[in-house]
Amino acid sequence: MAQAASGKLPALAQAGVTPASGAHSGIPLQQNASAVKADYTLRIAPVTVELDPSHILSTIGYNGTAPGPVLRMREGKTVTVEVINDTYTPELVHWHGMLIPPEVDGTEEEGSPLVPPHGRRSFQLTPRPAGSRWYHSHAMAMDDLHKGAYTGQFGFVYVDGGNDPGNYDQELFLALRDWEPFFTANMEDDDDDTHNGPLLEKPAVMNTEPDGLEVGSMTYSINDKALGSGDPIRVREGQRLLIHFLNASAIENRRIALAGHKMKVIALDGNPAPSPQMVDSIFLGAGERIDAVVEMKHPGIWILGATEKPIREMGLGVVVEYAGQHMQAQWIDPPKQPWDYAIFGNESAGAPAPEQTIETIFEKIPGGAGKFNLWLVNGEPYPHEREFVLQQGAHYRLIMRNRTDDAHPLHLHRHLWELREINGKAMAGVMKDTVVVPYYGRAVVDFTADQPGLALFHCHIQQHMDYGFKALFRYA
Ligand SMILES: [Cu+2]
Repeated sequence: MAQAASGKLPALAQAGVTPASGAHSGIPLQQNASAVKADYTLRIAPVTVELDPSHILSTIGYNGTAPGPVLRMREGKTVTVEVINDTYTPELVHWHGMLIPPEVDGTEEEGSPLVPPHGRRSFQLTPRPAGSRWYHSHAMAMDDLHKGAYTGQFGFVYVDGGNDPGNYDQELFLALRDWEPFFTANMEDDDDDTHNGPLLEKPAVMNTEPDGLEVGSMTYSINDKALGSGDPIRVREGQRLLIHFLNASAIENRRIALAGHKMKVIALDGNPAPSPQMVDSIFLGAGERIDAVVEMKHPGIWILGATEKPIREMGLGVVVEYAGQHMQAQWIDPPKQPWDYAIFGNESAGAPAPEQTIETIFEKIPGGAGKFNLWLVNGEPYPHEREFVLQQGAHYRLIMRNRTDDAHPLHLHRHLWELREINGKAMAGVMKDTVVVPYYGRAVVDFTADQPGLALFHCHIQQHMDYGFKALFRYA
C-alpha cells in the first residue's frame, strides 16, 4: 500500500535506513497513517546484542540492532519517520538536541503522542541544527530496568549542514554504553571528575539519611561490542579520524581516552566549539556528545576506552590497530585533569544579555534501605504546581544549583543553551543542550525562548528523571 503511493512523490532524500520490503508485513496500517512514504522507518522490537561470543544479551532495539542505525538527515529538509512498535509497551522516540515542536519531540510530558503497543505512527520533522544528535526512548522506566533508556533503544542522528570540509579519512560513530543494569545500595561514585570544585552549593547541614537503591552496571561496551571483541578500528599512520562520541548510558557519566594520542575536540553536543582544543581525555555526561579529530601518528595497537580500569576491563573500550602492527593492545593512563568546558569557549558572549533569571535548586531525599531516592527541583518532585513560564523571544539565564552528592547531566529539550558559568568560573560561546552540573556545584546557562510549546527539563539519568528530577517549561 505504501509503495503504491510512492511513485507519485518527488524523489526523497536517500535514507540512511531503507525500510525492508517486508517491513510492513503482519501489521495493519493505522487509519491515520500518512500516505507519504517514510524516509526512515524505525521498528522497535526485541534484539540480541553479542557483546562478545560468551555474552549475548536480550534487549529492545531499533531495526534489529542496538545501537540502532546511524540516521543521516539534511538540515532543514523535512523528513517522515515511521515508528513501528513491535513490543507490548507504549513507546516514545525522542530526538535529542533537535529544535523541533513538542508534537514530534517524543516525550509524554510535552504531549507527544505515544506509539501504541503493536501499533505504528508517522512523524514529520525538520532536522536542525546541523551536527551530532541522537534518538532514544523517552519512556518512563521507574523500577523496570527493561524499559526506556535502559534498553538498546538509542542511536545517532547526524544532521548534515552541507558544510563538512571532509578533512578526515575515517568517520566513526561511537556510543558508550552499559548493559544489564541492577539496583545497588553501594553505587561506585566515579564522577570524581567534578568533585574537586569549590562545592559552592554544599549545604551547611548535610542530610545524613541513608541513600536508597541506585542503578549500577558491570557490563559495558562501545556500540555493541565489549573491549577486545569484534573488529578493531583499523587505521594507517598519517590518517585523521573524525570520531563522534555519545554517552548513551542511562546511569553514568564517563571519561574516556585513546592511549598514546591526544584528541582535538571540535564540537560539543554537535555544535562547533568556538575554540577547538587538544585534550588527553574527554568527559561525557549521560546524553552528551563530543566530536573529536585524532591524528594517527603513534603507530601501535592501542585501547580507546574508559579511563577507569575496572570499567574498561568490564568492556568499555575498543582496540585501535595501526596497519602492520602486531602486539597486545596497550593502555596508558592519561594525565589527570579536571574537565573544563570553558577551554572550548570564547571571550565574549555573542548572545544578548539575559532579561530574566530562572533559579533552580536540585535536592535529594534519601530513600533509605530498599527504597529509591526522590529528587526535587525547587523543593518539589515532578509534576510542579506552577511550571516555569517563558515569554517568547525573551533571553533567560538559568541557574542550576546542585545540592546533592552526585554530578547530574541536565538537559533542556528543544532548546540550545550557552554555557556561562561552571562553579563560579565565567565562560561564553559554548552552545549545548546538556550540561553536567557538578557535585555540590553550580552551572549557569543562557538561552532564548524561541521554541514555543512545552519543553522538558530533566536530569538525563533515567532513575533520577523517573523519581522526580524534571520540570516543564511552558510559553506564556
Ligand atoms: Cu541526576
